[in-house]
Amino acid sequence: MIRVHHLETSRSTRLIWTLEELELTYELVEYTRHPKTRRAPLSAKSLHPLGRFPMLEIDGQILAESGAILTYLVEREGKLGPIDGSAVDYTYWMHYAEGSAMLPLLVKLLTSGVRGARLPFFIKPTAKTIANTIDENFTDGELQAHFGWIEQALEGKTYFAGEQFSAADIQMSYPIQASFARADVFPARPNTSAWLERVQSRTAFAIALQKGGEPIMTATPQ
Ligand SMILES: N[C@@H](CCC(=O)N[C@@H](CS)C(=O)NCC(=O)O)C(=O)O
Repeated sequence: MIRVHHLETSRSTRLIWTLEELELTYELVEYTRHPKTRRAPLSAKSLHPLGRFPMLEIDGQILAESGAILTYLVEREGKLGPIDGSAVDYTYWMHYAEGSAMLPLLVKLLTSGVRGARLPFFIKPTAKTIANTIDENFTDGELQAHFGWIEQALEGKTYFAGEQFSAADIQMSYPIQASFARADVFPARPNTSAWLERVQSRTAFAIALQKGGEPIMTATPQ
């Protein structure tokens, strides 16, 4: 039995997408975010000590961490993995998505949250200066570097691991979707836009959206 523990507007839409691509039957258990903090419910910690989503419940065991979950499913089903000669790219992008690309996006979410936070009026200018300084000295440059690199890597390529759609595309979708939600930071990215359109036109993605909702939260936490 496969059960997906799914948090609204989160990475777990990516797991629903994968299961739809693999044509597997599963049960969806939905969780909502706290309306103010946007954090996951504490009850999720009864499933796994970190209470982070997605979580895959399979044969009585809980597996967390998207990259681990997708790798497990790809190996179990023998589908969506690398084809001949693409293992290097496939492995790189499977790990790069969460290992590197997500960090500057998360920092940007936090600094934007600080700028928009309801704070005592005398603290607000200082908080804003700190958030701006972090973005100027780190976040904005890192965002340009990472998403510029992704744009360059997609030049002349159909998918991240070559000519065949793979789990690496699903894994990379979340940071890329999140980067487009903050599009003001970037110049035009034609290769990335074309890739996103290509993968989002898949039937399994449409079903995942229908079942799990939009993966990206646009409003910043208050
Ligand atoms: N690297 C982890 C990240 C897991 C994670 O942070 N998930 C977010 C959802 S996008 C979450 O559960 N957030 C709940 C919270 O922060 O309370 C993965 O890829 O699974």
